Amino acid sequence: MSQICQVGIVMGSTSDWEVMQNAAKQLKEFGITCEARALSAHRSPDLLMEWIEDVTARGARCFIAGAGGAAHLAGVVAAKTPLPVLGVPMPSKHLQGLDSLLSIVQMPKGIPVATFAIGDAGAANAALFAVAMLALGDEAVAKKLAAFREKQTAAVKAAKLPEV
Ligand code: RP5
Repeated sequence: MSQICQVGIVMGSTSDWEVMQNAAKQLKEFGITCEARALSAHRSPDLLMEWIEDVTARGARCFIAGAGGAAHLAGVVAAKTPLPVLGVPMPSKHLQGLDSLLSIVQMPKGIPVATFAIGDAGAANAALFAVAMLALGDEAVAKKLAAFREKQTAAVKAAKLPEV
C-alpha cells in the first residue's frame, strides 16, 4: 500500500535540501507525515506533475515548494493543484535570494502562493504554517502546536542577559 503523506515538500534542486530540510524536520517534530523530492519545474516538468498527482492521491493537504533564482516552482505547483502552496525562497548566489523572493511572492492574481522568508527561517515557518492548517481539523496537532508555542514563551521568560 502506498504511504500516506500529509504534506508534499518539493524543491528545484538537491542543492536546496540544506535549507528545505528545516521544513521536513519541523514537520517530523509534530508527527506530520511528509515526502520531500527534488523536482524541477523547468528540468523535469512531467515528473513534477506526476508527483503532485501521486502525493495528492496519498492524502496531501498542502505543498511546500522551495526554489531559487527565477523561482517559478511554487507557482507551477499552485497551477496544478487547488491545495494550499507555501513557497520558500532559496538564498541565491548572485542576489542573495531577493530574486527567489520576488519570483515567488509576485504571483499574478488568481493562483496564490503563500510566501515565506528567504532561507532556513522561511522553510521552518512554512512547516509551522502547514501544522497550523492541519491543526484546524486535528485536536492532537492543535495541542502539540499550543505546547510548542508555550515552550517558546517560557524560553523568552527565562532568558537572562549577560552582566556588564
Ligand atoms: C533552482 O535553481 C533551484 O531551486 C536552485 O535553488 C537553483 C540552483 O540549482 P542548481 O544549479 O544548484 O541545481 O532551480
